Amino acid sequence: MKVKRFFAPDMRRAIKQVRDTLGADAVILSNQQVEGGIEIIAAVDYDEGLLAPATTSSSPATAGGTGVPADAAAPVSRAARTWAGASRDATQASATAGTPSGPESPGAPEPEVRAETRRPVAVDWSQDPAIVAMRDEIRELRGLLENQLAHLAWGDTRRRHPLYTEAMRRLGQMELDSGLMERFARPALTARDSDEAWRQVLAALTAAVPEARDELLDHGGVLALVGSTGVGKTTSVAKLAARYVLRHGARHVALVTTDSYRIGAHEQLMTYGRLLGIPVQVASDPKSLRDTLSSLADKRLVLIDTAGMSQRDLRLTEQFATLADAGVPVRTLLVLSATAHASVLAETLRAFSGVVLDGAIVTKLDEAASLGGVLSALIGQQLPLHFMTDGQRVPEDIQVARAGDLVDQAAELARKLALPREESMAERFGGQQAHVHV
Ligand SMILES: Nc1nc2c(ncn2[C@@H]2O[C@H](COP(=O)(O)OP(=O)(O)O)[C@@H](O)[C@H]2O)c(=O)[nH]1
Ligand SMILES: [Mg+2]
Repeated sequence: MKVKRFFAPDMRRAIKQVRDTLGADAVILSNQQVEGGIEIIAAVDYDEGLLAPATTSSSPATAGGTGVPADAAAPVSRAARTWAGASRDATQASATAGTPSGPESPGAPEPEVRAETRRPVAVDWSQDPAIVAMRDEIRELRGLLENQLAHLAWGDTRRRHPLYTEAMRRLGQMELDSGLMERFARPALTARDSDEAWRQVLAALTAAVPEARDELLDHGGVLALVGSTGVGKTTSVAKLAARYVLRHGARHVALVTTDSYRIGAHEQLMTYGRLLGIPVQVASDPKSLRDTLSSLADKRLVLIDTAGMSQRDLRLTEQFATLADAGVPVRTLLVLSATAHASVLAETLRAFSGVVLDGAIVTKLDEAASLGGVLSALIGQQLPLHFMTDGQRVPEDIQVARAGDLVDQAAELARKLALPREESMAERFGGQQAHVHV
Protein backbone atom coordinates (compact mmCIF):
# COMPACT_ATOMS: atom_id res chain seq x y z
CA MET A 1 0.00 0.00 0.00
CA LYS A 2 1.20 3.46 -0.82
CA VAL A 3 -0.33 6.31 1.12
CA LYS A 4 0.17 9.96 0.39
CA ARG A 5 -1.15 13.25 1.64
CA PHE A 6 -2.12 16.03 -0.71
CA PHE A 7 -2.85 19.63 -0.10
CA ALA A 8 -4.38 22.10 -2.57
CA PRO A 9 -6.36 25.32 -2.40
CA ASP A 10 -9.52 23.61 -3.69
CA MET A 11 -11.04 20.18 -4.21
CA ARG A 12 -10.62 20.19 -7.96
CA ARG A 13 -6.88 20.76 -7.77
CA ALA A 14 -6.52 18.32 -4.86
CA ILE A 15 -8.17 15.54 -6.87
CA LYS A 16 -6.02 16.37 -9.87
CA GLN A 17 -2.89 16.01 -7.71
CA VAL A 18 -4.12 12.61 -6.48
CA ARG A 19 -4.80 11.44 -10.00
CA ASP A 20 -1.52 12.79 -11.41
CA THR A 21 0.56 11.28 -8.62
CA LEU A 22 -1.14 7.99 -7.77
CA GLY A 23 -3.08 7.33 -10.95
CA ALA A 24 -6.73 6.52 -11.62
CA ASP A 25 -6.85 3.62 -9.12
CA ALA A 26 -6.15 5.83 -6.14
CA VAL A 27 -8.59 5.59 -3.25
CA ILE A 28 -9.31 8.66 -1.17
CA LEU A 29 -9.08 7.69 2.49
CA SER A 30 -9.99 11.04 3.96
CA ASN A 31 -10.57 14.57 2.93
CA GLN A 32 -11.07 17.66 4.98
CA GLN A 33 -10.94 21.38 4.89
CA VAL A 34 -7.87 22.79 6.59
CA GLU A 35 -6.52 26.26 6.84
CA GLY A 36 -5.89 27.51 3.36
CA GLY A 37 -7.48 24.67 1.43
CA ILE A 38 -8.29 21.00 1.20
CA GLU A 39 -6.28 18.09 2.51
CA ILE A 40 -6.70 14.65 1.01
CA ILE A 41 -5.16 11.38 2.15
CA ALA A 42 -5.12 8.92 -0.70
CA ALA A 43 -3.73 5.48 -1.27
CA VAL A 44 -3.04 2.95 -4.01
CA ASP A 45 -2.78 -0.82 -3.62
CA TYR A 46 -4.98 -0.27 -0.64
CA ASP A 47 -5.94 -3.26 1.51
CA GLU A 48 -9.02 -2.42 3.52
CA GLY A 49 -8.51 -5.53 5.69
CA LEU A 50 -5.25 -4.12 7.11
CA LEU A 51 -7.01 -1.11 8.54
CA ALA A 52 -10.18 -2.84 9.62
CA PRO A 53 -9.21 -3.36 13.27
CA ALA A 54 -8.15 0.24 13.67
CA THR A 55 -11.65 1.30 14.62
CA THR A 56 -15.22 0.11 14.65
CA SER A 57 -16.95 3.45 14.87
CA SER A 58 -16.89 6.43 12.58
CA SER A 59 -14.44 9.18 13.26
CA PRO A 60 -16.10 12.43 14.30
CA ALA A 61 -14.04 14.13 11.65
CA THR A 62 -15.68 12.25 8.81
CA ALA A 63 -18.91 10.74 10.05
CA GLY A 64 -22.10 11.66 8.25
CA GLY A 65 -22.79 14.11 5.46
CA THR A 66 -19.44 13.72 3.74
CA GLY A 67 -21.05 12.79 0.46
CA VAL A 68 -18.76 9.76 0.18
CA PRO A 69 -20.68 6.70 -1.12
CA ALA A 70 -21.69 4.27 1.60
CA ASP A 71 -19.26 1.54 0.56
CA ALA A 72 -16.35 4.00 0.54
CA ALA A 73 -17.35 5.79 3.73
CA ALA A 74 -16.31 3.11 6.19
CA PRO A 75 -12.67 2.82 5.12
CA VAL A 76 -12.49 6.58 4.89
CA SER A 77 -13.62 6.90 8.49
CA ARG A 78 -11.17 4.32 9.76
CA ALA A 79 -8.32 5.68 7.78
CA ALA A 80 -9.08 9.23 8.79
CA ARG A 81 -8.57 8.26 12.39
CA THR A 82 -5.33 6.52 11.66
CA TRP A 83 -3.87 9.24 9.53
CA ALA A 84 -5.45 12.39 10.88
CA GLY A 85 -2.63 13.45 13.17
CA ALA A 86 0.20 12.82 10.79
CA SER A 87 -1.62 14.53 7.99
CA ARG A 88 -2.25 17.64 10.03
CA ASP A 89 1.45 18.04 10.72
CA ALA A 90 2.08 17.67 7.04
CA THR A 91 -0.62 20.24 6.33
CA GLN A 92 1.09 22.78 8.47
CA ALA A 93 4.41 22.01 6.88
CA SER A 94 3.15 22.27 3.34
CA ALA A 95 0.38 24.83 3.63
CA THR A 96 2.73 27.55 2.51
CA ALA A 97 4.48 25.41 -0.08
CA GLY A 98 1.17 24.32 -1.64
CA THR A 99 2.71 21.10 -3.03
CA PRO A 100 1.98 17.50 -2.13
CA SER A 101 4.09 16.22 0.73
CA GLY A 102 5.94 12.95 0.69
CA PRO A 103 4.53 9.70 2.08
CA GLU A 104 3.61 9.94 5.72
CA SER A 105 5.11 7.83 8.44
CA PRO A 106 2.42 5.54 9.85
CA GLY A 107 4.26 5.45 13.13
CA ALA A 108 3.99 9.17 13.87
CA PRO A 109 2.23 10.04 17.13
CA GLU A 110 -1.29 11.35 16.76
CA PRO A 111 -1.36 15.00 17.77
CA GLU A 112 -4.42 16.80 18.98
CA VAL A 113 -6.84 17.77 16.23
CA ARG A 114 -7.97 21.38 16.28
CA ALA A 115 -11.68 21.20 15.49
CA GLU A 116 -12.00 24.73 14.19
CA THR A 117 -9.47 24.21 11.41
CA ARG A 118 -10.60 20.71 10.40
CA ARG A 119 -14.02 20.46 8.97
CA PRO A 120 -15.01 17.42 6.93
CA VAL A 121 -15.96 18.35 3.41
CA ALA A 122 -17.72 16.31 0.81
CA VAL A 123 -15.55 15.04 -2.01
CA ASP A 124 -16.82 17.07 -4.91
CA TRP A 125 -16.47 14.41 -7.57
CA SER A 126 -18.00 16.72 -10.15
CA GLN A 127 -14.73 18.66 -10.01
CA ASP A 128 -12.63 15.64 -10.96
CA PRO A 129 -10.74 16.75 -14.10
CA ALA A 130 -11.68 13.51 -15.87
CA ILE A 131 -15.36 14.12 -15.15
CA VAL A 132 -15.08 17.77 -16.12
CA ALA A 133 -13.49 16.78 -19.45
CA MET A 134 -16.16 14.15 -20.04
CA ARG A 135 -18.91 16.63 -19.29
CA ASP A 136 -17.45 19.12 -21.77
CA GLU A 137 -17.28 16.41 -24.38
CA ILE A 138 -20.91 15.37 -23.77
CA ARG A 139 -22.00 18.99 -24.01
CA GLU A 140 -20.14 19.34 -27.29
CA LEU A 141 -21.71 16.15 -28.63
CA ARG A 142 -25.15 17.28 -27.58
CA GLY A 143 -24.59 20.60 -29.35
CA LEU A 144 -23.55 18.76 -32.52
CA LEU A 145 -26.54 16.45 -32.31
CA GLU A 146 -28.97 19.31 -31.74
CA ASN A 147 -27.45 21.16 -34.67
CA GLN A 148 -27.83 18.11 -36.92
CA LEU A 149 -31.42 17.59 -35.81
CA ALA A 150 -32.22 21.29 -36.32
CA HIS A 151 -30.86 21.09 -39.89
CA LEU A 152 -32.86 17.93 -40.57
CA ALA A 153 -36.03 19.48 -39.14
CA TRP A 154 -35.58 22.73 -41.06
CA GLY A 155 -34.83 20.76 -44.26
CA ASP A 156 -37.98 18.73 -43.72
CA THR A 157 -40.10 21.86 -43.19
CA ARG A 158 -38.58 23.38 -46.34
CA ARG A 159 -39.61 20.32 -48.36
CA ARG A 160 -43.12 20.20 -46.96
CA HIS A 161 -43.84 23.96 -46.71
CA PRO A 162 -41.51 25.85 -49.08
CA LEU A 163 -43.70 28.99 -49.09
CA TYR A 164 -43.64 29.10 -45.30
CA THR A 165 -39.86 28.81 -45.01
CA GLU A 166 -39.42 31.35 -47.81
CA ALA A 167 -41.70 33.77 -45.92
CA MET A 168 -39.71 33.11 -42.75
CA ARG A 169 -36.50 34.08 -44.55
CA ARG A 170 -38.04 37.23 -45.99
CA LEU A 171 -39.29 38.27 -42.55
CA GLY A 172 -35.80 37.55 -41.24
CA GLN A 173 -34.42 39.80 -43.95
CA MET A 174 -36.75 42.49 -42.56
CA GLU A 175 -35.04 41.93 -39.18
CA LEU A 176 -38.29 41.17 -37.44
CA ASP A 177 -38.18 39.57 -33.99
CA SER A 178 -37.87 35.72 -34.16
CA GLY A 179 -41.19 35.00 -32.44
CA LEU A 180 -43.01 37.40 -34.76
CA MET A 181 -41.34 35.83 -37.83
CA GLU A 182 -42.95 32.49 -37.01
CA ARG A 183 -46.28 34.11 -36.26
CA PHE A 184 -46.49 36.16 -39.43
CA ALA A 185 -45.12 33.49 -41.78
CA ARG A 186 -48.07 31.23 -40.93
CA PRO A 187 -50.47 32.60 -43.59
CA ALA A 188 -47.94 31.33 -46.19
CA LEU A 189 -48.70 27.75 -45.14
CA THR A 190 -52.01 27.83 -47.02
CA ALA A 191 -51.08 30.14 -49.92
CA ARG A 192 -51.06 28.92 -53.53
CA ASP A 193 -47.90 30.64 -54.70
CA SER A 194 -45.05 32.80 -53.54
CA ASP A 195 -46.68 36.15 -54.42
CA GLU A 196 -49.92 35.30 -52.70
CA ALA A 197 -48.00 34.01 -49.68
CA TRP A 198 -46.01 37.22 -49.32
CA ARG A 199 -49.11 39.40 -49.78
CA GLN A 200 -50.86 37.51 -47.01
CA VAL A 201 -47.85 37.72 -44.74
CA LEU A 202 -47.61 41.50 -45.19
CA ALA A 203 -51.36 41.87 -44.67
CA ALA A 204 -51.13 39.93 -41.39
CA LEU A 205 -48.20 42.09 -40.32
CA THR A 206 -50.05 45.31 -41.19
CA ALA A 207 -53.14 44.19 -39.29
CA ALA A 208 -50.98 43.56 -36.21
CA VAL A 209 -49.43 47.03 -36.09
CA PRO A 210 -51.64 49.05 -33.75
CA GLU A 211 -52.62 52.16 -35.64
CA ALA A 212 -54.18 55.17 -33.93
CA ARG A 213 -57.13 55.85 -36.16
CA ASP A 214 -57.94 59.31 -34.86
CA GLU A 215 -56.09 62.57 -35.42
CA LEU A 216 -54.57 63.07 -32.00
CA LEU A 217 -54.09 66.82 -32.30
CA ASP A 218 -57.74 67.52 -33.07
CA HIS A 219 -58.66 66.26 -29.59
CA GLY A 220 -56.28 68.74 -28.00
CA GLY A 221 -55.43 68.34 -24.31
CA VAL A 222 -51.96 67.82 -22.86
CA LEU A 223 -49.56 65.63 -24.84
CA ALA A 224 -46.10 64.66 -23.61
CA LEU A 225 -43.40 63.22 -25.84
CA VAL A 226 -40.94 60.92 -24.08
CA GLY A 227 -38.05 58.80 -25.29
CA SER A 228 -34.29 58.57 -25.24
CA THR A 229 -32.08 61.52 -26.06
CA GLY A 230 -31.66 62.38 -29.72
CA VAL A 231 -34.60 60.40 -31.11
CA GLY A 232 -36.35 63.58 -32.29
CA LYS A 233 -38.68 64.55 -29.44
CA THR A 234 -38.08 68.31 -29.63
CA THR A 235 -38.26 68.32 -33.43
CA SER A 236 -41.48 66.30 -33.31
CA VAL A 237 -43.01 68.67 -30.72
CA ALA A 238 -42.21 71.55 -33.09
CA LYS A 239 -43.68 69.66 -36.07
CA LEU A 240 -46.88 68.87 -34.15
CA ALA A 241 -47.17 72.45 -32.86
CA ALA A 242 -46.67 73.84 -36.36
CA ARG A 243 -49.26 71.42 -37.74
CA TYR A 244 -51.74 72.61 -35.14
CA VAL A 245 -50.95 76.31 -35.70
CA LEU A 246 -51.47 75.88 -39.45
CA ARG A 247 -54.97 74.52 -38.84
CA HIS A 248 -56.18 76.34 -35.76
CA GLY A 249 -53.92 79.38 -35.29
CA ALA A 250 -51.32 80.08 -32.61
CA ARG A 251 -53.67 81.32 -29.89
CA HIS A 252 -54.69 77.98 -28.45
CA VAL A 253 -51.39 76.15 -28.25
CA ALA A 254 -48.47 76.28 -25.83
CA LEU A 255 -45.25 74.36 -25.31
CA VAL A 256 -43.68 73.19 -22.06
CA THR A 257 -40.25 71.69 -21.65
CA THR A 258 -39.03 69.65 -18.70
CA ASP A 259 -35.57 69.50 -20.27
CA SER A 260 -34.17 72.28 -18.12
CA TYR A 261 -30.86 71.09 -16.80
CA ARG A 262 -28.84 70.47 -19.94
CA ILE A 263 -27.06 73.57 -21.20
CA GLY A 264 -29.05 75.13 -24.03
CA ALA A 265 -31.59 72.33 -23.88
CA HIS A 266 -34.68 74.49 -23.99
CA GLU A 267 -33.27 77.07 -26.39
CA GLN A 268 -34.07 74.76 -29.28
CA LEU A 269 -37.73 74.70 -28.24
CA MET A 270 -37.74 78.45 -27.45
CA THR A 271 -36.59 79.10 -31.01
CA TYR A 272 -39.41 76.99 -32.45
CA GLY A 273 -41.87 78.76 -30.10
CA ARG A 274 -40.71 82.18 -31.33
CA LEU A 275 -40.95 81.11 -34.97
CA LEU A 276 -44.48 79.82 -34.45
CA GLY A 277 -45.53 82.68 -32.19
CA ILE A 278 -46.48 80.43 -29.27
CA PRO A 279 -45.42 80.56 -25.60
CA VAL A 280 -42.81 78.16 -24.21
CA GLN A 281 -42.59 77.45 -20.48
CA VAL A 282 -39.96 75.57 -18.51
CA ALA A 283 -40.95 73.14 -15.72
CA SER A 284 -38.21 71.27 -13.93
CA ASP A 285 -40.06 69.40 -11.17
CA PRO A 286 -43.51 67.92 -10.57
CA LYS A 287 -44.76 70.97 -8.68
CA SER A 288 -43.70 73.52 -11.27
CA LEU A 289 -45.12 71.23 -13.97
CA ARG A 290 -48.48 71.16 -12.20
CA ASP A 291 -48.44 74.96 -11.73
CA THR A 292 -47.40 75.53 -15.33
CA LEU A 293 -50.15 73.28 -16.68
CA SER A 294 -52.73 75.03 -14.47
CA SER A 295 -51.61 78.39 -15.83
CA LEU A 296 -52.09 77.02 -19.38
CA ALA A 297 -55.57 75.63 -18.67
CA ASP A 298 -57.12 77.92 -21.29
CA LYS A 299 -55.02 76.43 -24.11
CA ARG A 300 -56.60 73.76 -26.26
CA LEU A 301 -53.33 71.99 -26.91
CA VAL A 302 -50.25 71.84 -24.67
CA LEU A 303 -47.25 69.87 -25.89
CA ILE A 304 -44.67 68.79 -23.32
CA ASP A 305 -41.12 68.15 -24.49
CA THR A 306 -39.03 65.99 -22.15
CA ALA A 307 -35.32 65.28 -21.75
CA GLY A 308 -34.40 61.60 -21.98
CA MET A 309 -34.38 58.50 -19.84
CA SER A 310 -31.99 59.32 -17.02
CA GLN A 311 -33.33 58.48 -13.56
CA ARG A 312 -34.31 62.10 -13.05
CA ASP A 313 -36.17 62.28 -16.37
CA LEU A 314 -37.96 59.02 -15.67
CA ARG A 315 -39.02 60.15 -12.18
CA LEU A 316 -40.56 63.29 -13.62
CA THR A 317 -42.18 61.37 -16.49
CA GLU A 318 -43.70 58.88 -14.07
CA GLN A 319 -45.41 61.86 -12.41
CA PHE A 320 -47.47 62.52 -15.54
CA ALA A 321 -49.96 59.84 -14.53
CA THR A 322 -50.57 61.59 -11.17
CA LEU A 323 -51.45 64.84 -12.93
CA ALA A 324 -54.80 63.34 -13.90
CA ASP A 325 -55.74 63.54 -10.20
CA ALA A 326 -55.01 67.26 -10.34
CA GLY A 327 -57.48 67.56 -13.19
CA VAL A 328 -54.90 67.64 -15.98
CA PRO A 329 -54.77 64.30 -17.77
CA VAL A 330 -51.56 63.94 -19.77
CA ARG A 331 -51.36 61.60 -22.73
CA THR A 332 -47.85 60.26 -23.16
CA LEU A 333 -46.37 59.27 -26.51
CA LEU A 334 -43.15 57.29 -26.76
CA VAL A 335 -40.86 58.51 -29.52
CA LEU A 336 -38.93 55.66 -31.13
CA SER A 337 -36.25 56.19 -33.73
CA ALA A 338 -36.51 53.81 -36.68
CA THR A 339 -32.71 53.86 -36.87
CA ALA A 340 -32.34 52.30 -33.41
CA HIS A 341 -31.21 48.68 -33.12
CA ALA A 342 -33.70 46.18 -31.66
CA SER A 343 -31.67 45.92 -28.44
CA VAL A 344 -31.72 49.71 -27.99
CA LEU A 345 -35.49 49.76 -28.56
CA ALA A 346 -35.89 46.96 -26.01
CA GLU A 347 -33.82 48.94 -23.50
CA THR A 348 -35.98 52.02 -24.08
CA LEU A 349 -39.17 50.02 -23.54
CA ARG A 350 -37.70 48.61 -20.32
CA ALA A 351 -36.77 52.08 -19.08
CA PHE A 352 -40.29 53.38 -19.70
CA SER A 353 -42.06 50.34 -18.33
CA GLY A 354 -43.11 52.40 -15.27
CA VAL A 355 -44.78 55.02 -17.46
CA VAL A 356 -48.32 54.71 -18.80
CA LEU A 357 -47.87 55.06 -22.56
CA ASP A 358 -50.75 56.06 -24.79
CA GLY A 359 -49.04 55.58 -28.11
CA ALA A 360 -45.93 56.07 -30.18
CA ILE A 361 -44.31 58.27 -32.78
CA VAL A 362 -41.73 56.68 -35.08
CA THR A 363 -39.03 59.08 -36.28
CA LYS A 364 -36.17 59.06 -38.78
CA LEU A 365 -37.85 56.74 -41.27
CA ASP A 366 -35.74 58.49 -43.92
CA GLU A 367 -32.55 57.20 -42.32
CA ALA A 368 -33.55 53.66 -41.33
CA ALA A 369 -31.88 50.66 -42.97
CA SER A 370 -34.51 48.21 -41.73
CA LEU A 371 -37.77 48.54 -39.85
CA GLY A 372 -38.06 45.10 -38.25
CA GLY A 373 -36.91 46.41 -34.87
CA VAL A 374 -39.42 49.21 -34.65
CA LEU A 375 -42.25 47.03 -36.02
CA SER A 376 -41.44 44.36 -33.43
CA ALA A 377 -41.48 46.96 -30.65
CA LEU A 378 -44.86 48.39 -31.72
CA ILE A 379 -46.46 44.97 -32.12
CA GLY A 380 -44.85 43.55 -28.99
CA GLN A 381 -46.00 46.47 -26.84
CA GLN A 382 -49.27 47.02 -28.70
CA LEU A 383 -48.46 50.72 -28.80
CA PRO A 384 -50.82 52.62 -31.12
CA LEU A 385 -48.78 54.45 -33.71
CA HIS A 386 -49.86 58.08 -34.13
CA PHE A 387 -47.26 59.79 -36.31
CA MET A 388 -44.28 58.95 -38.45
CA THR A 389 -41.52 61.42 -39.31
CA ASP A 390 -39.11 61.16 -42.20
CA GLY A 391 -36.86 64.21 -42.19
CA GLN A 392 -35.61 67.21 -40.29
CA ARG A 393 -37.84 69.82 -41.88
CA VAL A 394 -40.40 71.48 -39.61
CA PRO A 395 -43.30 71.13 -40.21
CA GLU A 396 -43.25 69.16 -43.48
CA ASP A 397 -41.64 65.90 -42.45
CA ILE A 398 -44.40 64.38 -40.34
CA GLN A 399 -47.43 62.26 -41.33
CA VAL A 400 -50.31 60.64 -39.55
CA ALA A 401 -49.24 57.02 -39.19
CA ARG A 402 -50.41 54.35 -41.63
CA ALA A 403 -49.48 50.82 -40.63
CA GLY A 404 -49.65 49.72 -44.29
CA ASP A 405 -47.12 52.38 -45.34
CA LEU A 406 -44.78 51.37 -42.54
CA VAL A 407 -44.96 47.67 -43.48
CA ASP A 408 -44.52 48.46 -47.19
CA GLN A 409 -41.45 50.51 -46.40
CA ALA A 410 -40.14 47.72 -44.17
CA ALA A 411 -40.51 45.25 -47.06
CA GLU A 412 -38.90 47.68 -49.50
CA LEU A 413 -35.89 48.27 -47.24
CA ALA A 414 -35.53 44.54 -46.58
CA ARG A 415 -35.02 43.92 -50.30
CA LYS A 416 -31.71 45.79 -50.07
CA LEU A 417 -30.50 43.52 -47.27
CA ALA A 418 -29.16 39.98 -47.60
CA LEU A 419 -31.57 37.09 -47.06
CA PRO A 420 -30.59 35.12 -43.96
CA ARG A 421 -28.70 31.95 -44.95
CA GLU A 422 -30.48 28.61 -44.74
CA GLU A 423 -27.92 27.38 -42.18
CA SER A 424 -28.62 30.24 -39.84
CA MET A 425 -32.38 29.75 -40.31
CA ALA A 426 -31.95 26.06 -39.45
CA GLU A 427 -29.97 26.91 -36.33
CA ARG A 428 -32.49 29.54 -35.21
CA PHE A 429 -35.70 27.73 -36.06
CA GLY A 430 -34.95 24.06 -36.82
CA GLY A 431 -35.54 23.03 -33.23
CA GLN A 432 -39.02 24.52 -33.28
CA GLN A 433 -40.34 23.19 -36.57
CA ALA A 434 -42.08 20.13 -35.20
CA HIS A 435 -45.25 22.11 -34.59
CA VAL A 436 -45.56 23.50 -38.12
CA HIS A 437 -48.61 21.85 -39.66
CA VAL A 438 -51.03 23.00 -42.26
N1 LIG B 1 -33.27 62.47 -40.60
C1 LIG B 1 -34.10 62.81 -39.62
N2 LIG B 1 -33.63 63.50 -38.59
C2 LIG B 1 -34.49 63.84 -37.59
C3 LIG B 1 -35.84 63.44 -37.60
N3 LIG B 1 -36.41 63.90 -36.47
C4 LIG B 1 -35.43 64.55 -35.78
N4 LIG B 1 -34.27 64.51 -36.46
C5 LIG B 1 -32.98 65.07 -36.08
O1 LIG B 1 -32.47 64.36 -34.97
C6 LIG B 1 -31.68 65.24 -34.16
C7 LIG B 1 -32.16 65.15 -32.72
O2 LIG B 1 -33.48 65.65 -32.67
P1 LIG B 1 -34.09 66.27 -31.34
O3 LIG B 1 -35.47 66.67 -31.68
O4 LIG B 1 -33.19 67.33 -30.76
O5 LIG B 1 -34.07 65.00 -30.40
P2 LIG B 1 -34.43 64.89 -28.85
O6 LIG B 1 -33.13 64.81 -28.11
O7 LIG B 1 -35.20 63.62 -28.72
O8 LIG B 1 -35.23 66.09 -28.49
C8 LIG B 1 -31.83 66.62 -34.77
O9 LIG B 1 -30.71 66.87 -35.56
C9 LIG B 1 -33.07 66.51 -35.62
O10 LIG B 1 -33.05 67.40 -36.71
C10 LIG B 1 -36.31 62.68 -38.73
O11 LIG B 1 -37.46 62.29 -38.84
N5 LIG B 1 -35.38 62.39 -39.69
MG1 LIG C 1 -34.85 67.53 -27.05
